[in-house]
Amino acid sequence: MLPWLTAQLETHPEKIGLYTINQTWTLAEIASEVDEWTKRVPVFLSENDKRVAILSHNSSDMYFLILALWSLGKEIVFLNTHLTTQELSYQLEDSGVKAIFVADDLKEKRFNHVQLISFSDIHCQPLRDSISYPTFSVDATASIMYTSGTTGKPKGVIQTFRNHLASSMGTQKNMNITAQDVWGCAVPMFHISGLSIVVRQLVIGCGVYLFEKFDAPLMSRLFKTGDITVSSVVNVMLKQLLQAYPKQGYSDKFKCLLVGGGPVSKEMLQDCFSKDIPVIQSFGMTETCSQVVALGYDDALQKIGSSGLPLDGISLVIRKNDETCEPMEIGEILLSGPNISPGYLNKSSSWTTDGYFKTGDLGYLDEGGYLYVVSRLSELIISGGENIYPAEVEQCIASLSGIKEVAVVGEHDDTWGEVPVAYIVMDETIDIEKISETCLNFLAKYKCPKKYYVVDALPRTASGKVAKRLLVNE
Ligand code: S0N
Ligand code: AMP
Ligand code: MG
Ligand code: MG
Repeated sequence: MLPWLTAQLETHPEKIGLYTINQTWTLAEIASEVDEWTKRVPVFLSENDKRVAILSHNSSDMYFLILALWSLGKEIVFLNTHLTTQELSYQLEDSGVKAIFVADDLKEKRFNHVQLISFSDIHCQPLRDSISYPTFSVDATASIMYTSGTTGKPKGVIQTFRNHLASSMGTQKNMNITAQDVWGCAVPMFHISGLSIVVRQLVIGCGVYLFEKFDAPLMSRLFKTGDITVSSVVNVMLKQLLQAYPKQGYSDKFKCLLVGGGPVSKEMLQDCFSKDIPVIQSFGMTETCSQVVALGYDDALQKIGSSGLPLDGISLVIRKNDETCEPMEIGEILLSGPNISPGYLNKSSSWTTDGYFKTGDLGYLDEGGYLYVVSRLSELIISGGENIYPAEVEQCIASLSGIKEVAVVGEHDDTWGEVPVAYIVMDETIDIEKISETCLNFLAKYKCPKKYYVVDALPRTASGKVAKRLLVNE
């Protein structure tokens, strides 16, 4: 079995490790479930299936399956449930996966040349007598998560067990997490925001309170009772939690909210301070295996707007034209350290020759070394914590006949922070209905433009590039 799980089992077998709204599992019960899953799963896999995929919402089944697959030495490709069949097919093909485990409500999906195994198929399978576990290597790939690139084609980010371990240890130190903490997990386990919570449990020993679906009033109640002491949220979730803030406040046991996945407005942070909610604002990416820069409680008020200091073991530099920037000078954020992914699947390295990962984000460090993220080099749009690369949406729309030009940009949205909108130059052979229908067919719903503006021409810079800045309505 996964040695990290065995170590937790030996330390505190009777401690509750996993909570859902209806059920709890002690470490001994978790280990017994995982043992059963490892005896049911192999029948579906061949020796060659070193890499398999999971397509599921958060559930205890998904949690046990992750631990079982890791125990069996498998690399897991985590698929985003919002994606369309076409988007998922690309990721399955790129990762060479031949077997995919799917939650029962998604089992109607069909992919060419890929075996679909539903969670109920696994439950129905008789237990094998015994199973021999492969030797665990901390440098093995644990997970692969796709993140879109500027060209529009998503890239598989390789995350090793060592990346996960380093990330957990940095978090433990920065946030002072102990085995007594219970981490609320309503962010999806198919994102690193959620999966990192499972790893923190394995490394630090804290409990995980798993939500199948984010529910702000329920989560607030559990903060009030002290059943959850820490949780990870993106800005849209924080906004809902602030609205659901209970009159009596949170329990004394409540430690903090880790906010990540994108910028958070100063107003929202001020609202947290006025309600006495401890928040840790952080900067992190799929490639950095969750937060790598974070602002501690003590600095929160003086450094409002900053993402904080690099976590233990992380080196951060700001560079412009290959030169290191002075304090307060804006450049690209570069990172190195044991949390950082070794690379993308099937891609030659995009890291610098001196070992730094180029984030594509612009920022500066103040005199004290605190990071301020300013903007992005790419045109990435973040809607409710989900990333949208305009190129992907533009390519989808431009593929239709009758489209002359298209530009997709982010527009402020009260609910999601930002949403994509499209500016289109088109002839009379096509209409918006057809464009919208095509987007919905091929792209995840959160990527589909919320508004379409038909224009005579797109604004251009002197060099002829589309001047997207002129299209953005703040
Ligand atoms: C905000 C969430 C929970 C909303 O989902 P919800 O309420 O469950 O909606 P659904 O029932 O699924 O759908 C209802 C309708 O809403 C649309 N929709 C859903 N999500 C979005 C969205 N994001 N944008 C736009 N529309 C959305 C659906 O399409 C549906 O539409 P209709 O009704 O018309 O059919 C959900 O979006 C969510 O879970 N968001 C968070 C995702 C996330 O975790 N992102 C972070 C990714 N980044 C990282 O993991 C790196 C940073 C990191 O590690 C981190 C991040 C945060 C906190 C901590 C860390 C850390 O460092 O540990
Ligand atoms: P992902 O790989 O999906 O987690 O997205 C990572 C991207 O989210 C980063 O490259 C940033 O553009 C953005 N991001 C994450 N944290 C912050 C933050 N604190 N402030 C601004 N942008 C952020
Ligand atoms: Mg990314
Ligand atoms: Mg959802």
